[in-house]
Amino acid sequence: GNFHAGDAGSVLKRLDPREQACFKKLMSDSLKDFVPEYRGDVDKNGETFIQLQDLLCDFTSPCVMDVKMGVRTYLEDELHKARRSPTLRKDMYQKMVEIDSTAPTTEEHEQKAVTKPRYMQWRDEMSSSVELGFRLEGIKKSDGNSSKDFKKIKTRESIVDILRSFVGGNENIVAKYIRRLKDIMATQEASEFFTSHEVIGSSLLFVHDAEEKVSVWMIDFGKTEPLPKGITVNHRNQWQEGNHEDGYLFGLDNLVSIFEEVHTS
Ligand code: 4IP
Ligand code: ADP
Ligand code: MN
Repeated sequence: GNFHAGDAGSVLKRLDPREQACFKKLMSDSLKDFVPEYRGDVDKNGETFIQLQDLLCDFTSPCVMDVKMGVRTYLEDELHKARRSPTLRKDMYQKMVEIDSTAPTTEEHEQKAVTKPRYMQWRDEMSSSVELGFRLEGIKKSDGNSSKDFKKIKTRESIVDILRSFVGGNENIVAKYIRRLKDIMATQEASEFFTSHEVIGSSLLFVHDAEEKVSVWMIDFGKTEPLPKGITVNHRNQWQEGNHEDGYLFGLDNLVSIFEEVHTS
């Protein structure tokens, strides 16, 4: 995988130049307190890793949830590349038929392959990404039980149920999550980094434990890119190819409102 143990209190993630550039900028941005601390690079068996603060190390048997933000999970650039030279992905066709054997077109069935943007768009549509601007990727409970079986979770109601179970019905934890999400949102709205980047495929990592220690961080900047010159986004407008909108804050608005529903229902 991409991760290895690092120094005490740190994890190593395989270096991706785009992600490394983001962490370097984030260390002097107002979002610094909402991302893992970047602790430089480490070479190991001929490969380079970035060393990041281990976000779990201050928790006791934490519950962890990864929520992927945004209305799409592929860069505009990936669309352009796929149009210029489409490469066919048999692995993505396989993943597609495992979820819905009727999803591929006749041609795709014959090829037993799909292009990457086709797969990614279909995944975004199948899950809540397109409609709500975020999707549940994975949950690990404190007992070690984990699930990534959320690929078809799409409606508010089903997400409310899953979130309620994630927090074990604890209202204090829900309130702390809402507080933290609002802090993140206010900081993002004013952040130099956030307002100047297309943020694709990035997650919010939710962590709490039985002592009611609660936090949320932004992670995964492998597909976060500086906006082209002259382009600005507000992360809430609808995406149209060329405008680089990612729907991140549209999704965060929805996520806060769904957590508020968990709190009151
Ligand atoms: C995965 O699809 C995720 O979208 C990955 O993003 C993506 O990696 C994979 O593309 C794609 O196959 P499933 O979640 O449906 O399995 P992430 O790692 O952020 O979850 P990229 O490289 O686009 O980030 P490939 O091309 O790596 O297979
Ligand atoms: P990838 O780019 O391989 O998808 P991510 O950055 O999304 O990797 O991380 C994958 C998972 O690893 C997250 O869902 C989270 O559970 C865990 N993780 C990532 N960063 C950290 C961190 N700094 N500390 C602890 N756990 C982390
Ligand atoms: Mn990821």
